[in-house]
Amino acid sequence: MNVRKVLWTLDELGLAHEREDWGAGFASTRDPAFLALNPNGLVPVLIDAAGPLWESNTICRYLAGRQGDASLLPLEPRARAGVEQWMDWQVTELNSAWRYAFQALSRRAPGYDDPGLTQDSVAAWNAAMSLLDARLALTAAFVAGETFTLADICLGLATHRWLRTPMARPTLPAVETYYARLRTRPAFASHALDAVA
Ligand SMILES: N[C@@H](CCC(=O)N[C@@H](CS)C(=O)NCC(=O)O)C(=O)O
Repeated sequence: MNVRKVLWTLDELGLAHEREDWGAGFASTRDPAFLALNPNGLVPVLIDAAGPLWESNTICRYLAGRQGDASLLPLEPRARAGVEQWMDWQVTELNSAWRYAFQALSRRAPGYDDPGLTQDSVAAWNAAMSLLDARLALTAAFVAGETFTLADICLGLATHRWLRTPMARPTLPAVETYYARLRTRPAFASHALDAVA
């Protein structure tokens, strides 16, 4: 999901790039050559003339800023904060909620086999998505308001994961309409719809 955020942002900005795959299924991110780029041993990493940059949301903000694209990330401080608020919410509150349930139910990762913890994580995930639903019911368009921004790249991919994970979900009409709206964007189709979650 974090790599896809960056690919989707590059696509929205019309930026050509070369992609090198590291991590699950490819060369290990614990390789010293990779750790020299990101000491956390995590993808994505962006490399441009200024050197390597890690943390997916930071990379997306940087790319929009570097291109001077004020539609994906407004320049006016309050409008910008409205986009960043939801991006930060995604990496902090929403990610913390789904982490255990996603590993247990979608990845079937070893060590994630506690039914109580799985149930708690599903409940927290559904509660967070209900909060997003209330926000989308208010804007009747995108997360930060009337127009598509970086916040929708982060939350569009998060919504895709929520819908694809095998678990009980409440019906959230505004989230469903939002997901259908995002699906009409070609860059979303290229970078999200083929992903399992
Ligand atoms: N906070 C980081 C998290 C990055 C992250 O968790 N990346 C995962 C893939 S989505 C990873 O590199 N896992 C180790 C691996 O694939 O080897 C970000 O948003 O960039």
